[in-house]
Amino acid sequence: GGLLLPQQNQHRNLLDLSGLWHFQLDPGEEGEAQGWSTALPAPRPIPVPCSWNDLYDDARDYLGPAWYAKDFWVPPGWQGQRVFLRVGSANYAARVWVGGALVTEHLGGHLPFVVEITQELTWDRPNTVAIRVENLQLPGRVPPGPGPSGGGVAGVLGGYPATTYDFFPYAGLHRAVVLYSTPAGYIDDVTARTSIEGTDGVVHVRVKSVWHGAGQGQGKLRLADLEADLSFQNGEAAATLRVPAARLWSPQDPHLYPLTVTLEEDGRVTDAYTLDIGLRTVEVRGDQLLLNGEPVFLKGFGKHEDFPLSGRALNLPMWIRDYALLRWVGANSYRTTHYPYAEEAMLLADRLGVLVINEIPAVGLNFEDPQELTDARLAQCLQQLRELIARDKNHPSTVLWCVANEPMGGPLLGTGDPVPAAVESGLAFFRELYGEARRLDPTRPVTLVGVQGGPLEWHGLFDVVAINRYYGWYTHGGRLEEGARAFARELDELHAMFGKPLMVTEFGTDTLPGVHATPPEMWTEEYQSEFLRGFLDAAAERPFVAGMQVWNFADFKTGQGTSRAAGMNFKGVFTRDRRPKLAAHMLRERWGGKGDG
Ligand code: E9O
Repeated sequence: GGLLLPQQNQHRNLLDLSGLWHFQLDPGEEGEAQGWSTALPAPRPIPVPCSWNDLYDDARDYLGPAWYAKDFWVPPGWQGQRVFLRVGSANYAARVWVGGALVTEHLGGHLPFVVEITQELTWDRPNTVAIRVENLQLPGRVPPGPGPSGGGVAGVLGGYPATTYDFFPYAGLHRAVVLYSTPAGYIDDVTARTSIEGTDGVVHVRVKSVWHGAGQGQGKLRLADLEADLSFQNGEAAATLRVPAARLWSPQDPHLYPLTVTLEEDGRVTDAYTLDIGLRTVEVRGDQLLLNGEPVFLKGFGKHEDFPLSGRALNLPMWIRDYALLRWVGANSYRTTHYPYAEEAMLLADRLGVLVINEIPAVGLNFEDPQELTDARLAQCLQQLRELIARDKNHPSTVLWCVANEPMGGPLLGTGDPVPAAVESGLAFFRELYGEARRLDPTRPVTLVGVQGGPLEWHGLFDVVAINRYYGWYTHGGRLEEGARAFARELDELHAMFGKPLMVTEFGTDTLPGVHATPPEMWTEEYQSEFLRGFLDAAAERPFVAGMQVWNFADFKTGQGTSRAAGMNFKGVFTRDRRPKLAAHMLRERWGGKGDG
C-alpha cells in the first residue's frame, strides 16, 4: 500500500498515540515467550517519540530488544471504518502486537510502516499495542553492523558501541505512532508529477484506491479552480491539470498549491485527501543542475537528527530552530545524512523553500565483505529506497535522491592497493539501485556520495557526482593552503573525467568551541573558518560545481573512541545546542544570511 501521511478530514480520522508509554529492556530475550505483548511485568515510563539511550543509565549503550506498550480506546465514531496503525520510525527492527496478536514486522529505522488492525480491535474495552524494537548492529542490515571488513571509515577506526558509521546508534520509537481510519473504499496513494510548458504548470496525478466492491469507481482532482475527473480501473486512475501562468516553486518563492483528490459513489463524496504540491522541475543538463530550467547552487550542510535527551527522535523545537538558523546563515539546502528525516522536516522544507538531498540509510557499506552480505544489503537498500520514494515523492523540496554515503571498495588512497573485485561488486550493486530509483521516480536526478580516496568508477553511473573531501583535515593536516590546492586539482580532474555537475557534500574540520589560534591550528575556530573559506573559494571559480554542503550543521553525538573527544563529532558550524562558531559568521557573510524569521 501507499505511505500517505495520515490526515483528519470529514471522511477520515486520526489519533496520535504520542505521549507516555510503558517500557522495558529485554536483555534475556524472554519477552515473547513470557507474553509481554499483553502486559510488561516491570515497566518504566518512556516518552514516544524518543530514543531510549539518554534516559536511563542501563539503556545508554543498550541496543538489544526493548518493549513499548500502551493501552488505547478507539473512538466509537470510528466503527464501520477501516482502522490502521502507523509507526513513523522504529529504529531498527520492530514487531508489533495488538491485543496480543502479532500484526506486523518491519526492518529499517527511519521509514514508516502501516498495518490494518480493524479485525484485532475491541470497542468495549481498551486495546493494547506492544512494539518490540531492537537496534542490533548486524552485518546483513543497512546500515550494516561491522562485517569482516570492518565497514566504512568510522568502522575501521573503531569505537563503542561498535558501528560502521560515525554517529551514535540511538534506538527506539523515533517518530509518532498513530491510529487512523478510512472509509471502506479509500484513497491509498497519490503521485503528483509536475512539468512546465511555457508559462503553464502541468500536474500529472496518479491515484491508487482500494475499493470494497468491484474495483471500479469515480473521483475528482481539484487544484485552485481547476478540476478533472478520475475514472478508476482496477483501483487506478490518472488525470492531468494545467495551471495557466503558474507560480513556480523555488527557494525564492516556495509557493504551494493544495491538491485535493476525492472518491465518489453515486455522486456522493466518500473519501478525500489533500496535499500541498510545488510546481517545479529539476534536471541535469551537461554539467549543470537546473531548477525550473535555471542553474541552481546548493549552499548548506549535512545534518543529523540529534539532540540531547531526545536523541534521534522527532524534536520539533530543534527543527524550527534549525530552519531559522539555515535562514540566518543564508543556506538554501541540506542533505538528510545519513538516513531519511521526519516527515515534518520535509513538510517544513516544502513550505520554507529548502532544497533537500534525500538519502537512504546506506552508510558504512564495504564491498570487500563476502558477496552474501552484499546481496542481503542490496535487498535492504532496495526496500528502503522504495519506502523513501513512496513517502517523499510528492515533496517539491526533495531535488535529488542519494543512494549511499561513502561506500568503500578497498583501502583508501595511499593506504593500500584498490580491490578490483570490490569495485566490480559495487558497480553491479549501484547499477541496480540507480535503475530502481529512476524507474520509481523518473523526475529527479540520483546521486551517490563518494569518500576521499575511494573508487571513482561508481560515480559514472549517476547524474550528479557528489564527493566528501577533507584536504587539510584527514590529509594535509595543518596545511590549509596545500590542502585547498589539492582539492582544486581534484575538482578539475573529476570534471574532466565525468563532465557532470559536481557537488561537495561534506568538507569540514573538528572544532572545539572557544579554542582559538593565529595562525590557525587544527581544532581551533580559526582553522575551521579558513578551511571552509579555502574550499568555497576553489568551488566559486568552477561553474560546474553545483553545491557546497559543509560537514556538519551542528556538533553531534558519536560512540566513544580515540578519534572522538567526549563522544562527539565537533565538525559543527553550530554547537550541539546551536550556538554559532566563528565559521557560522564567516558563512553568513559569504552566503548573505538575513534575519532568522
Ligand atoms: C561521513 C560522516 O558521517 N564522512 C566522514 C565524517 C567525519 O567527520 C563522518 O562524520 O569523519 C568523513 C570521512 C573522511 C575520510 C577521509 C579519509 C581520507 C584518506 C585519504
